[in-house]
Amino acid sequence: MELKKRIRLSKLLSYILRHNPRILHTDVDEEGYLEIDVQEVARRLRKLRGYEWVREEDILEILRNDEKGRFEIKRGRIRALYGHTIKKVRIKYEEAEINVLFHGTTRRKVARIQTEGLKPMRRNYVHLSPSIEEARIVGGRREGETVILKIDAAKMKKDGLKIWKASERVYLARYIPPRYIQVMEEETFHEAPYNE
Ligand code: HQG
Repeated sequence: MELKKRIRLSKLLSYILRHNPRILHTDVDEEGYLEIDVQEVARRLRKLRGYEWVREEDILEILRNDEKGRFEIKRGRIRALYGHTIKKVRIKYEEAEINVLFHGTTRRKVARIQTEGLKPMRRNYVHLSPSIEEARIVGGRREGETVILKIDAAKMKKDGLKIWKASERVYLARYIPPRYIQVMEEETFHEAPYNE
């Protein structure tokens, strides 16, 4: 599968699994798994304009090789591991064992985040990154200056607030109160490593 097709199909799968399984005339269960198997997913995708070429193998290749750990497959059924807006999805994540996390956002959102904390907005969770580099990519998806927020995960844990690990590159929380958030200035970036 050429790169362009691969990216397009990966984005569509993310969209279907996180937000809108109705596109394939099906639903996800509470663990986030699609109710139809991969073979049937391929069959239904081929009915969509521009996706007539999709084979079961293409979907499997994307699911298995995703560099960010976006997907999971179990007994022929697939799910997204994070990013959901579908409220009934409740995946059992392992609790994070990490002291510091980062969140990449844009400058114009910072003031509001500092007063009201980090909220999930439309998604089920706030998404966090284990490194500054990763957070920079997340923030860079949006137009405007990227700002990196440093989250005191160790203190949150001590205070009884939960953080979960969704994949090697994505951590989740229900909400981050302002007292655990520090706006990073460029000159402090070299003060890593943070997670030892
Ligand atoms: C902001 C992608 C104002 C928050 C990414 C963010 C990630 C606030 C936006 C994953 C706020 C929500 C998720 C507040 C939060 N006031 N703005 N109180 N609290 N925000 O897309 O973290 O590649 O839902 O800073 O890489 O950008 O698709 O979250 O800018 O891992 O797999 O509200 O999605 O992963 O935006 O991205 P999003 P996100 P994939």
